[in-house]
Amino acid sequence: MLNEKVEQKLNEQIQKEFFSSYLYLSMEAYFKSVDLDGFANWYHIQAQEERDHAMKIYNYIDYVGGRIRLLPIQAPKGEYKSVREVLEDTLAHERMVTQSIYDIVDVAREHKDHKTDYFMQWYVKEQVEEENNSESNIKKLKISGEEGSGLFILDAEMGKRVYVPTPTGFDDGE
Ligand code: OFO
Repeated sequence: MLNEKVEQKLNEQIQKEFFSSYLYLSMEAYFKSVDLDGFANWYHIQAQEERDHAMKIYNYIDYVGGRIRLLPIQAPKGEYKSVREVLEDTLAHERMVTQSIYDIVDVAREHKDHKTDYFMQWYVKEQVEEENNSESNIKKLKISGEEGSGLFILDAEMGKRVYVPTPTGFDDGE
């Protein structure tokens, strides 16, 4: 079973992860609209990963006898003025998600819910990678420049990203 407060925080996190997926699909759509297909690919994969993050919590709640409750997903921002704006929004979003993950760990510890604390450590680690990727993309854009051949080369690199599904069980040995 799950503590009621922990269950509520986990259900809210499912919503945030699906919102992340929706947000990154919106960013993908922007890149498609300006013919940066490599960036579009990178964000498409990011959106797929976010769905995996949501499903991992979804499965966990059920596995430990809680009740999954899906919450509304708001519309994401749909317009961007530049590549830089998208990349900076991404970093800001991931930092917000990190805080949300830390908040769940705090609530789990407050209620002596060691299993959820243990489960959430996967997300603590994942967020280090998420923030690192977002920061790295901003640095690469500074090097490449926001137009011309530099951006063309960076777009090609972003196009090489390949989707690797995230295991969505309780403890997949990662
Ligand atoms: Fe789910 O890691 Fe990004 O938001």
